[in-house]
Amino acid sequence: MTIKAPHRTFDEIFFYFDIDDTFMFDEEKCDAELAITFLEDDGCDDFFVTYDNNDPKLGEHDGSFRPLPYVKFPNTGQWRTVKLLLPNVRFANRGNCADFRITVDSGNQNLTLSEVIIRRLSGKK
Ligand SMILES: [Ca+2]
Repeated sequence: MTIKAPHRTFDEIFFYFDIDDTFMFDEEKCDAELAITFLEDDGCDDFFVTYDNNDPKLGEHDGSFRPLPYVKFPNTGQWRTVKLLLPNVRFANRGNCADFRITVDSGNQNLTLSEVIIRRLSGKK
C-alpha cells in the first residue's frame, strides 16, 4: 500500500492511500477492515475515512468517496487503534488515483498516524 504526500487545503488535510492493485482491485461483493493506529493528541479532534465503493449512490463521484462516520477522540496523549468496517469496497483507484483517504478538518488539522492496515474480509482471494 502506498501513502501519497498529504494534500492540504485551507481547512482540510487528506491522507491518500493506494492499495497495491495485485492485492485488491475493482472488487465485487467484498468487505474490508481498516485498522488505523493514531496518536490522541491536540492536533485535531476527529477524522473520517472515505473510500471507493460499488454503490454509486453512496459517496461523491459515483461512490468513489463513500464516507464513514467521524472517529472522535479526546486529547489523552495515548496511541489508539480503531478498526473500521468498509462494506462493499471497489478499490479501483477512483479516489483521486487512490482507494481511500483519511480527512482531518478539525483543530489544527494535524493527525499523527503510526500504522494503517487494510484486510480483506470477503470476496475473491
Ligand atoms: Ca490501488
